[in-house]
Order: sequence, then C-alpha cells, then structure tokens
Amino acid sequence: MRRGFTLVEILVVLAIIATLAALILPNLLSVSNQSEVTETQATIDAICTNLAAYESDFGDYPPSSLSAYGIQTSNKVNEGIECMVVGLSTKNKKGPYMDWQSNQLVNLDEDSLTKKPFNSYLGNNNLWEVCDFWGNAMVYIHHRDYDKKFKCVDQDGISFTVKARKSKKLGTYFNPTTYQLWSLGLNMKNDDGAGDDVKNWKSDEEDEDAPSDGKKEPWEDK
Ligand SMILES: [Ca+2]
Ligand SMILES: [Ca+2]
Ligand SMILES: [Ca+2]
Repeated sequence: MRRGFTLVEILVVLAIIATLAALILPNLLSVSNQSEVTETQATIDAICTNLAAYESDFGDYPPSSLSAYGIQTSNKVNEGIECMVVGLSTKNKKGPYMDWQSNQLVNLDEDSLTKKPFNSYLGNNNLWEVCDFWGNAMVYIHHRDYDKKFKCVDQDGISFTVKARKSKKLGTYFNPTTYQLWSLGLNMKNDDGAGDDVKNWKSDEEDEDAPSDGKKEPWEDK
C-alpha cells in the first residue's frame, strides 16, 4: 500500500537539510571572501612591482603629499593614494608605470585639477584613488610621512584618519625605508593595516590580527 510522508518524516528531512546548509554555507562564503582578499592582494602586489620600477627611475617612491609634486589642492583627503596614482601614471622617464583598469580607479572625494598633473597618461583631470575589491580607496603613505596623520573618506562619504602601522613587538614602523600601502579590507573600515586590512607588509604578530578598538596604544600620540 502506498502512503505519503508523515509530518514527522518531512520535519526530519527539513532539519537535515537545514543542518547541512548551516555547515556548508559559511564555508562557501568564506571561500568567496578569500577570493576577494586574494584579488585585492594581487592589486597591491602589482602596484608594489611598479613602484619599484618607478623608484629605480626617479630615485624615490611617489610622495604622499601633493605639494611635493607641485600640485596645489585645498582638499587634503585621500592625498597619499592620489599622489601614488599621479606618480605611477606619469609619462616621464619610462612611464606610465601602471596600466590602470577602469574598475581600479575611483574618485571618492570628487576632487579635480584645472590641468592634468605631472604629464599624466590618464585622460582627464580627476585626482584618482586606487580602490580595493570592495570599492574603497586604498591608503598609501611614504616613509617620510609615517609620523603624520592623513584624512580619508570612504565610499559612503564617511571621514576617518589613518596613520602608518608600527610593530607592537619592535615599536618601529613596518617598511621603514619604503612605504605602507593597505586596503580597508572586507569590513570596509580602516584598521591602520591591522585586522582584516590587506597590506604590503608581513606581520606574524598575533595581536596584529585583532581589529583595532579605537583605543590609543601607549606609543601613539595622545
Ligand atoms: Ca583628494
Ligand atoms: Ca580624489
Ligand atoms: Ca579593515
């Protein structure tokens, strides 16, 4: 005699499906997050390779203040990363040093210049920033400026301040003779190169993996 499923049987099957989904979905999500991080890290690595070529031609890395390039701006927002784009986009020497993809550049603070900066190959006068996978501008600081603080704005127009990262173990800056370049990461919040930020230096310090809680470290400026 044929019979349908009882209510209990259907509930048991649903419970099994729900359990499997709960086990599998987070893994799937974290795999896709990982590919976003990998893509952003690849962009950072490509920029670093090109910055090395720029440095070998110009004897220095791009500055993190536009005035060092003779560019006057009243907008002091996202300035480091804007400088880096200006530097890598120059047609001077063997430039341009980076062939930007259109989805790599944003202008979150919507600033522009009356004329193209620094013999740039870029087609207009926007002061571009490089963005990460999640659409936020990356942060770039030349080692000369590690003691300064920089104003930034994210894709939602929220302002925040960034500062170069020091090793908690050693008390010295990472990449002391070059530059720091990082993405705000998946949480889309600045952690000054710690937490989930994707960065151009290696740190095996466990405490670097904890997102900042906004509290000052003993060695930070009051
Ligand atoms: Ca700006
Ligand atoms: Ca800009
Ligand atoms: Ca972050």
